[in-house]
Amino acid sequence: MNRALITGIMGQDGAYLAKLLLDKGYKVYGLLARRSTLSNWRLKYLGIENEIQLIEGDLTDLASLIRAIKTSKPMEIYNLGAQSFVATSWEQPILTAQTTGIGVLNLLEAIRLTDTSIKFYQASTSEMFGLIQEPIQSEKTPFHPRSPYGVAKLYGHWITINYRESFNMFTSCGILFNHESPLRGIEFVTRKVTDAVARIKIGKQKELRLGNIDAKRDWGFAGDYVEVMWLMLQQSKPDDYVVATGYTTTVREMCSIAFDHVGLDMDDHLVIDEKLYRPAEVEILLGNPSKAKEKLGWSSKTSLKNLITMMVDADLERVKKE
Ligand code: NAP
Ligand code: F7E
Repeated sequence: MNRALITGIMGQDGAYLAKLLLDKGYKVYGLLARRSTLSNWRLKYLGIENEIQLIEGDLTDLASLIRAIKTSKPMEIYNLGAQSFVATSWEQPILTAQTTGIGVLNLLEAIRLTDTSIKFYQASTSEMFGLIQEPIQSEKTPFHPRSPYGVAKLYGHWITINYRESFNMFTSCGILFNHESPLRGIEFVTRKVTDAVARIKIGKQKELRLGNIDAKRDWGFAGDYVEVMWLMLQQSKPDDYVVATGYTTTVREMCSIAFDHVGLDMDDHLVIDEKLYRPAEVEILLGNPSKAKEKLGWSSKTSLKNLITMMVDADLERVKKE
């Protein structure tokens, strides 16, 4: 039986990936970072909370990672754990560096000290492109991160490549562009919008406050994107891939899809709050997923309209039950 260890299993991608691997017959272990309250709502949403073996550990604690590997004996490790909210990375830059950057090194060292045959997936990000150096970003586009998060991820990206080149380890990076779902954290803009639209529709909220709505993102569905993580570890050789839809949309347009879906006028509810602007913004991202299509046979299946309406419908259900 295949065995996989997932860090960040309680997050959006961790939950979808765990479901995908369970459906493929894997035994799935998840690294559980200690928190004051256990939040397994995503695993419950997918009905898999009793099928995962959780092992306590933290990306900043090398000994706990070694123990987790010794306990789970995985063939594949997916490193999805991170402080992943860009805005918070200016408030907690050192924590972000330790978790999102050095955490990757800790995990690679844990593999190097235990079993170098383990295949490793690193969750790299389009945030590394930041101040874009080419209008459409591919694996060959130079990086220019714009946040402490982007800088930390860039370290994680290069150290993953370095361990591949130095120790012949099977380590691959997925440079994933924004991906969303009904399991997205409420702090990210799509879910903040769909939750607010549901509350406004039901009469529990009046306004929605947003920052820079001119920013453009290449948004896909997380359920589609976790498949590519698995595909990357099934190849004969490790490599790095851009994962994107190839379309970009403003926050404003994304927001209007959500309001239109429930028959409300966005202009009656949207308030621009400059306090939500970031110290340095990533104005536009647009990925070229040709390599993933050609080499992995993968492409994004869900349109932004279908994604946002799916999220609004899920939030309407949730808000009604509150
Ligand atoms: P997410 O929902 O924020 O999940 C990240 C998980 O990491 C959370 O469950 C978090 O636990 C855990 N974590 C935080 N600090 C940790 C630590 N010190 N040790 C172990 N686990 C820790 O993020 P996501 O959207 O699923 O994204 C998954 C990964 O892909 C992340 O690395 C993210 O940076 C990267 N990524 C995401 C996107 C995207 O658009 N979603 C795009 C590119 C790359 P707590 O919740 O308990 O803190
Ligand atoms: O912001 C703008 C904001 O926080 C998107 C993470 O998963 O994807 C994500 O990072 C845009 C930005 O995602 C609000 O300024 C306007 O331009 O949803 P977000 P992100 O920063 O793109 C990448 C690929 C990752 O790797 C990250 O882990 O929306 N925006 N008004 C706002 N954003 C938020 N959160 N809240 C607002 O009120």
